[in-house]
Amino acid sequence: MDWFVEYYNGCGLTIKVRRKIYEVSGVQKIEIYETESFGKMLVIDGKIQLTEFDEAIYHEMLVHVPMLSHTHPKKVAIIGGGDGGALREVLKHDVDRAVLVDIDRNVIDLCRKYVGIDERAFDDERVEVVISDGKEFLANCERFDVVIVDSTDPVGVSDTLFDKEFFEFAAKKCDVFCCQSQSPLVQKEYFKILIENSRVFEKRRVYTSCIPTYPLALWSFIIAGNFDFDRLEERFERLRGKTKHYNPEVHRAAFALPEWLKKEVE
Ligand code: SPD
Repeated sequence: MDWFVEYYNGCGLTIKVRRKIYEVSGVQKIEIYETESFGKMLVIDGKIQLTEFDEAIYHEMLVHVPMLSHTHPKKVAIIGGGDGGALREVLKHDVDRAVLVDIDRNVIDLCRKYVGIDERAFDDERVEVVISDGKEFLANCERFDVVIVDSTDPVGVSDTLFDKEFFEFAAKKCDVFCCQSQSPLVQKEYFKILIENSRVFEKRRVYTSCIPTYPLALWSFIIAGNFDFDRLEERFERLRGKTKHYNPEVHRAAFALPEWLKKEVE
């Protein structure tokens, strides 16, 4: 038995692991573990990306908030998200097409083989997988109803998904945009970059959720573009019974920000 530790800004999260299932170093260093209490765990470049224990909270909040804030999302792009968790959630909606764009084929292949949270989403005929840098893809793609960014931290290959040009492309290529925006508590520098660069959208809002295995648990997201929360209950009917965490009350509550965070956002 061993311990995996993710360190950040003078603290760390320690998780007991039973065994390392797989490790490879390619575009990114990918590690997959079987943990003592949190099920399987995906680690990329030393940072926990998901555990089976709490991934549904993250993926449902990342996906259903933008999807239910759009009148009728039919064409969706996911940038990153090679583990397939966000894709699994997108396919719960009545979409015609879901394009998943990840720069690292290993993430997709290894997660399908050893983690399985996609629940066979990659076999769905509505899905297209593109292996590419997300910014390059957005620069040249057709327009989508919803674009969702499920990235790793902005060090290494995800860097380009946080810059201003990326947000400028995104603003032209979708009605509703949503990205994960890191920990506003212990990753303030990353959070500020995203807050600043997302200003290219006329309308944007921050929401939060508690993801226990991410740094200090409080996690943030940015939704931007032409979104509304007017008919959440009605739109939720198509999802009812299919979520573990998300519902319209949780959706609205996620936008209640404490004073310190409101100041950071303004
Ligand atoms: N530091 C962790 C950041 C994780 C955000 N992305 C997770 C990807 C899971 N699909």
